Amino acid sequence: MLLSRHSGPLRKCQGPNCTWNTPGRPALSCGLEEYLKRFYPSDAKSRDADGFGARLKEMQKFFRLPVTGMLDSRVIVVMQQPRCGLPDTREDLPSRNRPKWISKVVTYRIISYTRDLPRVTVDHLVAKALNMWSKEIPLSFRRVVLGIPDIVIGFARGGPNVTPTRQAFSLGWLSGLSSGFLKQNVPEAHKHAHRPAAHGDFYPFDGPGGTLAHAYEPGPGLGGDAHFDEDERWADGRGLGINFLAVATHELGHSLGLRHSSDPDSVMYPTYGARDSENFKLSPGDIREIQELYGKRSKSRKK
Ligand SMILES: [Ca+2]
Ligand SMILES: [Zn+2]
Ligand SMILES: [Zn+2]
Repeated sequence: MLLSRHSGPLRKCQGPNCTWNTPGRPALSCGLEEYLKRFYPSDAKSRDADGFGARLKEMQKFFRLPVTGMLDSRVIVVMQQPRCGLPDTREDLPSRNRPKWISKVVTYRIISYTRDLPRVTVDHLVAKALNMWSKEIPLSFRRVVLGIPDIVIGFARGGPNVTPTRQAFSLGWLSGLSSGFLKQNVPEAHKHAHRPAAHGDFYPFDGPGGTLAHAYEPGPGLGGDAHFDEDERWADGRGLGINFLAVATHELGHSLGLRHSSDPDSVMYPTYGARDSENFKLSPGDIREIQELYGKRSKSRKK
């Protein structure tokens, strides 16, 4: 993404195929086009949702803004918020057809850390985030330090320079920084014509601000993995910086099979904001969603 969470000039898109990067056209329109393509990709079902206006309407609907199809200040405010790297569009599959873990015990391994927090803090916050979910459902998590787990968790940088997403895709960076994320083979759907980018998948990070993290729905290979952008300033909820617990709880919600929610109280809301304070908890909607997938944990075992 093109925008930093720090106030500053909007960066101009340098993408080689960017049609908005013409003299007289504000750089913001370009940033918005990239944003819409990335977070509101059109699916086969809605072919007419290819246009800029249609995608913008989809975004406005998702964020409960007036659905005008026109760029306005409310759209810009949303676009400038740091957020999750996953799209906001959702396939309306019934919960029984959505990917989820079948095993009652799901393993995880933390393979790389941020320099912003002590390792024990990261370990503790990841366990706390997982427990937010597991205390509601009949599933538990077990940490492993060796071997291939179900869920790989780690921090990584997008690359040595911050450039717009599309350029990063087309150059296919192989910065050699951290390619340890690939657990097994890359799923067929992710191969396309691109080569893996900086941190071992096809979704490079973008420097400070913009995308904070992303995660994969349950499945083999990259499935369930959660990656955090090491170019953010991560915090334990006190002081400046992005609250790692809030972002980890969100991403691990994806690792369990949840999608983004339009409800600003939901931990699955895609942008990072004031709600993500030290004492946040799952919303009633979050608990309903996760229990729709996995069922309820019996009262006696709930801690
Ligand atoms: Ca970022
Ligand atoms: Zn997300
Ligand atoms: Zn990644």
